[in-house]
Amino acid sequence: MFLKKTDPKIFNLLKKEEERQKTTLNMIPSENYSSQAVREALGSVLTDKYAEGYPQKRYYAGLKYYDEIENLCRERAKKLFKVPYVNVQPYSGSSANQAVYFALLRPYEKIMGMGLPYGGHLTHGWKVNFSGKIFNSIQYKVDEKTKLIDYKEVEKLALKEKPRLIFVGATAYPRIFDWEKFSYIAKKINAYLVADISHIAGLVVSNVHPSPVPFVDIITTTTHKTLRGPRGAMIMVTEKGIKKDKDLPQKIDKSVFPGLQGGPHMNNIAAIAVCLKEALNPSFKSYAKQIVKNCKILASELKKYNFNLLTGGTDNHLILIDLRNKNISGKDAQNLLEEAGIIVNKNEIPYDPNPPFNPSGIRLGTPALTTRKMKEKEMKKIAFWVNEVISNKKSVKKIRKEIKNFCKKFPLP
Ligand code: DSN
Repeated sequence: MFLKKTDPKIFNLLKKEEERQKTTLNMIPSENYSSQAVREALGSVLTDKYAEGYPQKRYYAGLKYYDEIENLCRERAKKLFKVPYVNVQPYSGSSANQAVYFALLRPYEKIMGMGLPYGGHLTHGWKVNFSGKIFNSIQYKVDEKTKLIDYKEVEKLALKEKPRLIFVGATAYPRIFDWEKFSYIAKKINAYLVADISHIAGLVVSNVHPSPVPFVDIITTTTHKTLRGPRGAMIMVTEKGIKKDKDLPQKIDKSVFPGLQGGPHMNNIAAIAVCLKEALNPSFKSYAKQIVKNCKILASELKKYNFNLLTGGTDNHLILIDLRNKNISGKDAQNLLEEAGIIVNKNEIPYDPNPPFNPSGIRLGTPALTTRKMKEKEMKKIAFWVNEVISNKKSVKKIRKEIKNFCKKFPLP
C-alpha cells in the first residue's frame, strides 16, 4: 500500500513478478515458495536493528527481544536436524561454507570436493571461487559412464592427496549420498567431513533422504530450497564433530562473527525460525515425500518421451537431462520452455563437450510445484508439455495459454 504511493516503479515491477510467478511453472530445483508467515517475519521491523554478537553477548543496546528470537531459531534447528549445536547467522550458503573453511583451515591447506561440472557447488573448491583459489583444492568427479559418484575412486584420490577437509554435497546430483562411505574415507585420512545439504535439507528432515548426522562432523545448509524458508543458511556441528574436536562450535561461531560477517540479519533469522516451525509440523513430512514422488513420476514420464535422464532417473527432488539426442542445446531449451511458461535452468552435464554458457543439459525439479499442491496427475501433464515444446516449437503459444489456465488451479502460498 505504501510502496505503491512512494515508489510506483518498484511496486509495478513487484506486481509483474508476482503475476509471472502465478502464471508459470517453477521447476528450478533450488527454488521454492516461502509461506506468507515467513515473508511477514522477513518484512518486519527486525530488519532495522543491528545485533552483532551472539545471545547474551551482544555489542549493541536495544536487543531485549533478539536473543529470544535467535535462541528459538537455534533450538528449533537442533530439534529438527537432531544436532547439538547450530549457528543460524550465515547470510547465505556460500558464507556458511566460507565460515567452515576458515574455522578449520589455514590458507593453502588441502581440501576436496565434487567438481562443479560434475554436479558439485562452486564453494566446494571450484577454481574460480575463493575455495579453489585460497585453498589447495582437489576435485572428485562422477563416473563417466554411470554419472554416479564412484566411491572407490574418491577413496583412491583421498588416500593419495590426503585433504584436511572433504565436502560432500551437490547442486545437480539426482541420487542419494552414501554418507557412511564418505565417513569411512575421511576417517582413513583423519579429514574433517562436511555435508552441504542445501538442496536436500527438507528431504533429510523428512526421512526421504538419509541423514548425514551420524556420519559427518559438520553440516551446512541453505534455508530456502527444499526447506522452504527465507534465503539464508545455517552451520551445524554433530556429536561426532564435537567428539573429534570439542572446540568446533566455538570455532564456527568465531569464524562467522567476527571472522567473516558483521551484524546478523535478524529479520532473516526470525523468518528461518518460522520456517523451522513449519518443517517440524508432521504435514511437512508429507510435503517432502510428495516432492520425491512427483519427481519420480516426472522422470518416468520424460523417459517415455525418450528424454535421456542422467543416471537413468532420480531419488530426490531433481532431474538432469542430456538433450543431445533431441538436437537442442540447454540454453535454447531453457528459453523455449520459458516462452511456454515452464521455468527450468540450463545445466552442464558431467563431461559436457559444450561450454558452460551453452551446455548440453537442463536441470529441473519438483519442490516449488509440490508447494502448489501439484501431484502425480499434474506431473504427467507437465512432462507432456515439456516434450511438446522441445519437439515442436510451433506448439509454444498454444501451450503458454494452457499453462496459464492450469496455474489458476494451483495458487501460490
Ligand atoms: N544456486 C544454487 C542452485 O541453483 O543450485 C546453488 O548455489
